[in-house]
Amino acid sequence: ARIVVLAGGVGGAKFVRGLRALVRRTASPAAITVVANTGDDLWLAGLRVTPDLDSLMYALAGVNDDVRGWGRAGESERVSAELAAYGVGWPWFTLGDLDIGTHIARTALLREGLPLSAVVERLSARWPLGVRLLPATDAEVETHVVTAEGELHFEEWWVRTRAALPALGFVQRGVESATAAPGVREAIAAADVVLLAPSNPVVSIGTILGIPGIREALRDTAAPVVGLSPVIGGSVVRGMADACLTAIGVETDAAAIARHYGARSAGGLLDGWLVDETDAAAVDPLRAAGIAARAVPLWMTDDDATAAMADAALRLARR
Ligand code: GDP
Ligand code: FO1
Ligand code: CA
Repeated sequence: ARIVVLAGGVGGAKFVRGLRALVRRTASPAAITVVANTGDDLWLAGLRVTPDLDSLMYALAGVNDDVRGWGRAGESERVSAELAAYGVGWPWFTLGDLDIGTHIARTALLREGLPLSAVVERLSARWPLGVRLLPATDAEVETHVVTAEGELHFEEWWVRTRAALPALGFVQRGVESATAAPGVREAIAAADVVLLAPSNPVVSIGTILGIPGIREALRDTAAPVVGLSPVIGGSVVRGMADACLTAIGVETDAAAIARHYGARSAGGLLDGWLVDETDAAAVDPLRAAGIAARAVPLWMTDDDATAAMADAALRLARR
């Protein structure tokens, strides 16, 4: 089977690890293509940083920092301390030394003229990731947050203000002229199933959907589209995604997010939607709205629990 997953960083990476574990232990071979959010990307201290692609690459390679969620395990921060002493970069945005190695390699390849998709292929070839990793776009489309104090890059809003400065909206700078990266629309068109990881619906999945051509490819594919709720019992589990949902007028609620994506039969995105057992009351109303919903445990506590979630999503797609 050909499985395409739209994914953000840490939540997306956890999900794809579980899906990969599931695929590895089933008899029938399956190919996983991950379409990653690139809206968090930025230039910092002369380096191109791609947080969500790196969270995916490191987690799938097994070299990620599991406690912090992002970056490499066993990091040191000597280079960051030097940059701070020079007043270069963002003192509140920590680039680990190993991570900086990735950013230097990426920037070098970009400077040689490679598009980001080719750079991702080159960097991720270092590890047997077991999935094909694609950026949503090769274009530099960066998410900015509209606030009363002006527009901030998403990472400045998220990390420096901890999403405490009220967001009035999100803009994808440069999106008008962007196109999907090579392989993205083709993978969606040829997929047997498309999964929306339990990632941030606004600045991860929403940003991918905002790249011209991707929403259309999802609408046109013969494959069922099934999402997993990133909200359990009205809570975003970890992080500040509730601040993003509030900003676009969506309740922090599993059913509200499904209605936000919309039923495919009504011009929306979803054929199916998984909610946590706690949110079982959402199942019947969503079915009435044309979305095949099911309640299963959605806590990504380890690869086994996450593999069971992925299995439930694939079964809902086959239904
Ligand atoms: P980011 O780019 O690092 O913010 O990661 P993503 O956008 O891929 O995913 C972040 C989201 O994952 C969070 O907002 C949570 O709602 C969701 N999440 C994290 N852990 C879990 C979990 O165990 N279960 C579910 N259902 N969602 C989770
Ligand atoms: N998240 C933080 O909360 N603080 C940081 O200093 C930080 C640095 C950082 C550096 C590289 C990278 O790839 C990710 C980094 N993150 C950091 C995580 C990440 O940018 C965000 O938490 C997510 O993208 C939110 O969607
Ligand atoms: Ca992110």
